[in-house]
This record gives sequence, C-alpha cells and structure tokens, in this order.
Amino acid sequence: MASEDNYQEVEGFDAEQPEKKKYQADNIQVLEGLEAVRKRPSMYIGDTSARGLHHLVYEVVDNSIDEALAGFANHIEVTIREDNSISVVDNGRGIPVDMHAKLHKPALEVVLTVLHAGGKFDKGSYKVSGGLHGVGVSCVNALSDYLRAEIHRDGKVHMQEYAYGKPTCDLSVIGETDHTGTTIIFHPDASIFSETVYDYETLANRLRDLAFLNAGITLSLTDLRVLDEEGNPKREVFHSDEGLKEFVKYIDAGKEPLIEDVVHLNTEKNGVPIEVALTYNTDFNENIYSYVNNINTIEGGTHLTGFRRGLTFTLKKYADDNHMLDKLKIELSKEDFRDGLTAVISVKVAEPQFEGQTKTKLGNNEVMGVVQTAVSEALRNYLEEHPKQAKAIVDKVVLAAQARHAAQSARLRVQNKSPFASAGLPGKLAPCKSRDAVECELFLVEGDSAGGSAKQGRNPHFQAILPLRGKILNVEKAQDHKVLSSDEIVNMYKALGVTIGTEEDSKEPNMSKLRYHKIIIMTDADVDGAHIATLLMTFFYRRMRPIIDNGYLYIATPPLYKCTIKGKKGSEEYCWTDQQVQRFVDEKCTGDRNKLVLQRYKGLGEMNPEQLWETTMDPENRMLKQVNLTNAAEADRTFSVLMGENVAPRKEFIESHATYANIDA
Ligand code: 0RA
Repeated sequence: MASEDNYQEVEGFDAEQPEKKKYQADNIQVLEGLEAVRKRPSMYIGDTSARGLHHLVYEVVDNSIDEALAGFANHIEVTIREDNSISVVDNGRGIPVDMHAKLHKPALEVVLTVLHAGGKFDKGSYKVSGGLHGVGVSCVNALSDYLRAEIHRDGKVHMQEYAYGKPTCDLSVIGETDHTGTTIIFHPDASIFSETVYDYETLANRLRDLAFLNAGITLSLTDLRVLDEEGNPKREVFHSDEGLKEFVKYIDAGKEPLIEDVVHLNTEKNGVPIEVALTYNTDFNENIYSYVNNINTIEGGTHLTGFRRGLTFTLKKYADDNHMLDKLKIELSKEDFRDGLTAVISVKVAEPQFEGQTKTKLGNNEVMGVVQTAVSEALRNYLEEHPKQAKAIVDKVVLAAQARHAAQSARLRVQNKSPFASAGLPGKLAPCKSRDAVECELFLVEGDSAGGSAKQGRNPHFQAILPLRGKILNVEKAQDHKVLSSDEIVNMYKALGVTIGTEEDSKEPNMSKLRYHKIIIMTDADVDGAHIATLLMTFFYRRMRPIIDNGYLYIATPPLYKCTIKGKKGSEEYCWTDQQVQRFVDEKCTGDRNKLVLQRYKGLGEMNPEQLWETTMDPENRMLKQVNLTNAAEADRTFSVLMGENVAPRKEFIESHATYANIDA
C-alpha cells in the first residue's frame, strides 16, 4: 500500500489549495493541535496527576498492541528507566519513515505531531485497542520534554528526537539492523504533571490485563530503578495462551471453586468479536470485569447487560426445563444468579460510544443482543454437557435466593427506622462536635483500651472514635444476613451514617448522609493489627466501595520507636523506620549510640493519650496512608488470597496498596 493512501485522511487537509499555501496551513494546524494538548492536557488524557502520567504509557503501548493485533508483532517491552522516562519497544513493522507526499514530512513525524494520526488510516480497519481517550502518540509527544523514536525498518535504524512535541533534529539513519520494530522513549514534562514518578505495580497491572485480554502477545515490564542483590533490575513477563480463561483462574486463585471448569467462548457475531469466560466459586460475591477495546469499562454498559441477560435467562430456563425449581417457594431474583460468579467479558467495537461519569460505560445498543446470544449459546451447551456442574450452579442459585430472604430482616437492623436501632448512634462511638463531613474524621481503633486513649487524646471538634473489639467478621466468607447481624459491622454503618436499601435487590449503600470524609483505620503495628486492617479494608471494598473510590479511607501509622538522649528530658523523638533511628543517633547523639535510649512500641496501648495524639492523630505531625485500589480485578484477587489461611502476605499487601499521603501538609 502506498503511503499516500495511508495518510489521506489527515484532518483539515484541503487538496485544492496551491502547493505552498497548503504546506503552511498544514504546519499551522499541526502546531495548534499540539499546543492545544499542552494548554488543556486533561481534555486529552483525563488528568495530570498520577493517572494521566501512567496514561502516557498506556497510549504508547496501545499502539504496539494494535500492531500486534494486526498480526505483525508479538513482543512488547516496557522499561521504566532510572530518570522515570519510559521506553516501549515492539517488534512490529516499524512506523513508516518514508516522505509523506502531501505533508512534505516523514510519515513518522506526521504520526508524532498530528493529533489522531497515529492509528490506522484505511477505512476498513479500526483502532482496536486504544487508551481511554484514544488520543494517539502525538499527545504523549506534546506532553514530554523529551521523546526519541527509533524505527527499525528496511535494514536501517531511523531516529528522530523531539522536545515538547517539536522535532529537535531531522529524521536520520543511525545504523543498520536485521529486524523491524518501533522504539519510543519519552520523559514526561514535569511542568505539566503533578506526579512524575512511575509506579511499578500500576503499570504491571495494566500489562498483565493486556496479556490476558490479548492471548499470545508477550509483554514485559522492567524497572531499572530497582535492582536486586545481583544488580538485576526488577522484571516481570506477562503472557497468556488461554486468554480470559486464564484471567478468570488468576482472579479466583484464592477461592474454592464451585465447578472446576471455566466456561469460555471466543467468537464473532455481526462483526463484533466477543470473548467471555466465567466460573463459579463457593463465596458470595459477584466479580464481573468488562472490557471494550481493551479498556476496562468500570461503569459497565450494553455488553455487560447482554452478558447478564444471557446468563440469567439460560440458567433459569435450564433449571425450569429440568424441574429443578418445582419445590421452591420463593421467586428467584436476577441477583441470585451472581453469588460466587467470576466473569470477564471482552468485546471489540468499531465505533464505541462511551458514556457515564468516567466515560467507561458502553452505550452501543447493538452490542447487547449479540453478547446475550453468544453467552446463551455457549452456556446452554455447557450446562447440557455437564449436568453435575449444572446442578451445583442451580443449587447455589437457590441457596442465594434463600439467603436473600433471610437477609431482608437482618437488613432492617441497619436502618434507623428499624425497631433495633435506638437513637441511631452506637453506644461505643465517641462522636465529634462538627457536623461538616468534609472536616470530620472517624478513627476505627483496634481494642477498647487504645480506643480509650484515642478518646482522651483526640481533638473532639472534628475527630470521632469508634473502638472495635478484636477481629471483625470476614465479609469475604459471609452471606448478607450474617454480615448484617454482626454488631461491629452494624455499629460501623450507624456511626458512618450509611444505610442500605430495604428493597429486595438492593445491596447498594446509601452514602448521602455520610458523616466523615476521612475514615482512619488505627491498629497495632503487628501481624494481628495488619489482619484487622485488611479485614476492614475488605469490608469497605465489598460493602462501601464509594468510600475507597472517593479516597476517604486511610490507615494511621503509629511510630515503631521512641528515641531519647540518655538523661536529657524533652529530647524524645518518634521514629517509624530504622533509618530514622540511625539519623537520631547521628545527629542528636553526636554519633554515640550509647547515648541512645530506644523504646520500641509494640502496640497502640503502650502510648498514653498525649503520645497517641502527637504521633498518630495530630494532623500537624501524623502520616496517613491513603487506601487506593485502582485495579479492581487485582484487588479482588488479592483480597481472596489474603483472606485465606496465609498470614504473612497481609502486611506486605497493605504496604503496597496504601500510599503514604501527607494529606495534612
Ligand atoms: C502506521 C502504518 C503502519 C504501521 C504503523 C503505523 C505502526 C505504528 C506503531 C506504533 C507503535 N508501534 C507501531 N508499529 C507500526 C503500516 C506500515 C507498513 O505498511 O509497513
């Protein structure tokens, strides 16, 4: 294909203009395009915080994924370099470097400087992958203070460099090569982004998703900032031969399967490629993850609705046809089919319409029916061929219906109008005076004694204390009615001012009367404390997700040590790490460790109210970690793995899923 044909659809191009004028006009358009991106970056990449920063990588990787999905690449290497620049290397055909006949520049330069020019130009194909906004690699270029493109093509290595979206040199040949491919190296512009440090886990999660979503492609992540004892950088390779089937197994790794199989379909209907995998476990939560063109559709949409309808109708019909519901006295609700369900849905849509608050809800109506049909066909075949597994699933659905019935009365307990609730506030709560949720904080404190200290040490104007006795119920393993008859959990609902509907189908919490915008988990700095913190995080994750999504959940960090200079009153300092202790010795004890009196705190209970206030509760001094769970599938898997028998990984999990946020500074 001639490159002329490839690029004829560059926006704004007018073929009737005289040659010279046309050239200028195109140039202006190019500059205005990238200037617009730099002026209003959020319009193009969502935001300029950590999310936008990572989005740059997704954008470049998605171009390589497209090349792989077109059948020309199977390997994508992502590297975080020492200076937080990123390199993305693929083994595709290489971005074309020949002169663009009409724009008078190399095709590569067009791709890197014209908005939306990076994708495919022939009408028949569509950009299958694509970051959330599908803005193209030129946006990445505009928002980088440095970008280097190296193209291996036609036996030569071609190279060009850019700054702030503008070329700083002409395209040139810098060597010879025996293969083809594209390398993009970029360094985000610190004057645009509020955060410029890449998070390994965030990128790893996205690349892992992409490997499951695009079977056969190998993606790797290397972090040159982190070296092991032998000097090797941190590195992971992601590859899946079985696609979503493996994805579902990966998510359910910590769970007990209800059926051993994963029902897997991979088909195309009316030109819509559809891949779905589903299984059931013995837990009671629903975990459905849906993707459109490799984008996680957090808000769902027509593909998800089609899936649910296909699942519900097919299971219900199978159960009816086989007289499995004849004796059941209660009506089944569509929710009953989803207890213990884990599923991933991936569709590729030529012209996706994204709606909703975060533009992650698919609006295309034509997708609903095709997904429903595909799921119905595959599931019906599976049920007919596997009567034993089919019975296990239907039994579970019936159990869910019965549990839902039992939960209805239990649910009334957390309603203020219910006869169980007195004035609405639990007796153990020490409420704060302020009624302004934005400034109010609720401390969930491990144990009555630490709770007592916290009550004495707090600032009662905006800090409320709710002591929790020991371990709260593991909501991962409990049905609704159990969860809602636990005193500790009912107390949390009441203290927070959160209610849940009395409607049969409603599991959704009503947050409109939420009393606190900071909910702070305060536990001992030991293994039990970490377990309690994880149980609480699981509770919020499963039952009050908006608290986490809004960034309202925090973990307090009591110090591990108190350092004092021997015989010197008022010299004490609290330390959280061994390095801080060493610094205290170096600076305050003039390097003489004999002058150090080191007190190790084992639990919150060892601190008196003043110390607790000073180190852990006072917004001036404390360090809070904000709980952030950006990847729901990964978090879900982690919770079920953690909530198993294995104690050790919990602390590590909290460390890696809560970022130090000096939010009070
Ligand atoms: C346009 C046309 C062709 C390939 C590409 C773009 C391409 C883009 C990227 C971005 C990252 N990796 C990439 N690999 C390829 C087709 C070129 C041809 O016909 O040979």
